[in-house]
Amino acid sequence: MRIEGQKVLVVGTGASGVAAAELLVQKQADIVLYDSNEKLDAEDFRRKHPDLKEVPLILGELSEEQGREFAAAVLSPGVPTDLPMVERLRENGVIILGEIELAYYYGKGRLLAITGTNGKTTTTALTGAILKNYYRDVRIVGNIGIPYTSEAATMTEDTVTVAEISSFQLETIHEFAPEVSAILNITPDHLNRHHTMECYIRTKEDITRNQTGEQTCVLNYEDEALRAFGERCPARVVYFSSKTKLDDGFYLEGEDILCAENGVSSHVINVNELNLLGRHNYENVMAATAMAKAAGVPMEKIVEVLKTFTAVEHRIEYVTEKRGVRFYNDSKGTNPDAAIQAVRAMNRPTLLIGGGYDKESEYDAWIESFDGKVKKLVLIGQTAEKIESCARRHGFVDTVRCETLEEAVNCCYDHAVSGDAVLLSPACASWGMFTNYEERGRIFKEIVRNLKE
Ligand code: UMA
Repeated sequence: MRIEGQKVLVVGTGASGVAAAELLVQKQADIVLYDSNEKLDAEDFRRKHPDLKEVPLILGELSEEQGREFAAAVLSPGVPTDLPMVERLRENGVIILGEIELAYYYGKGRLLAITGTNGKTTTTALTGAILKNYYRDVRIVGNIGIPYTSEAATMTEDTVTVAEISSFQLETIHEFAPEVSAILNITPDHLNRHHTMECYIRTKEDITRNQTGEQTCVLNYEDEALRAFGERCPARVVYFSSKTKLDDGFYLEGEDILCAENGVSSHVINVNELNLLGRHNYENVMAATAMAKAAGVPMEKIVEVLKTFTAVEHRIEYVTEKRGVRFYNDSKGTNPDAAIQAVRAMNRPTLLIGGGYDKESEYDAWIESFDGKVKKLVLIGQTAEKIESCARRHGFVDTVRCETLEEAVNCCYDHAVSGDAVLLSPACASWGMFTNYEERGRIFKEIVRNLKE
């Protein structure tokens, strides 16, 4: 693929589109930016992104004729690949690639890439922190919030990149090939975009598509789909397990994490030495350790970081205590499975705030996980009614619907007594009410901090 001197369409003007466009401008490609949101303020956009002020910007509809002019189109992750507009580009011979493929093309050095339904952000941040303890130039990029393309131009052969990669991003790869990959788990999410669970699983597995037998893929042994995938994975597989003693790989035994090689186990760390809570986090720790080891980091350098690393923002993040009520921000709980883990991690009676954008998820398992621990479910957003009727079907009737997040927080605070927890863990995306889960989490924390004692 050659991009220099070619005419390239960049689709989407969010974080990824802007970073991709800036990289392409530096590389002297002839680019056009396109965003389907016709309400976008072009003047304001140019003011905020002076490097792109000369780049033509098309808003709203992209005509068939306009679409014919390009050699390639770089899609932002949020752009579905089966949109009629994308189909038309493809039919016209335009190469469709994603923002991460573009970054891979221009990036240098070594690459570790992490996908999975849940735990990606924590594992990426932890793996990055470990690598920084050993290598000099480490970049942490991708779905975690820093577009991969924003770092690509300054990478050298000595750079080690740790990338959080979503299923959206994997849909548009061509040559993307990490030296070490990881698939942490696969549970239903984003089915409105990938349509079936099979498609979603296949997309996740694609992180290994261009890997070879000399490269490594870290897989969760307890995930049935991933264990089956291990048999046909093109890379060397390293498993981790929170339930089964392995002859090779990383596993949890009681409160200890061990590393086994050819049936011989050595102690890595006791989970009480970690600052991360819950079995799902022990899995993230094992995955990050396995990846760092595969990338050549000595075990003592890994353990140093495991002992100091703390939870990432918006993931079961403790906010504050008011009147004996503890508040937790799990805005990153954007699907039922992530939200189940947050409920499980609570060790007090919990008032739970849920609901948001409808990704066509099923909420039954989430409601079942309440198991007497959740005393009130306060619902906001598009999915409020759907979740409420699901809760009723499961015999959970203590639900309240609120119009805003602030109303929901106040409702919880009014009903909470000392010793309770209030948890924002919506099981849904934030879109529709907020720009993203970070904004939702930040606003939640602000509302909580302003509550009167
Ligand atoms: N747009 C179009 N046409 C479309 C869809 C969107 O023009 O059909 C435009 C929108 O009008 C908007 C822009 O595209 O102007 C938004 O692009 P985007 O949705 O790809 O968002 P970015 O701001 O570029 O952020 C993306 C990721 N967002 C998504 O995957 C939805 C961010 O992940 C990521 O941090 C960022 O790139 C940097 O790599 C967020 C996310 O929610 C956190 N990810 C999902 C998740 O974790 O579940 C996958």
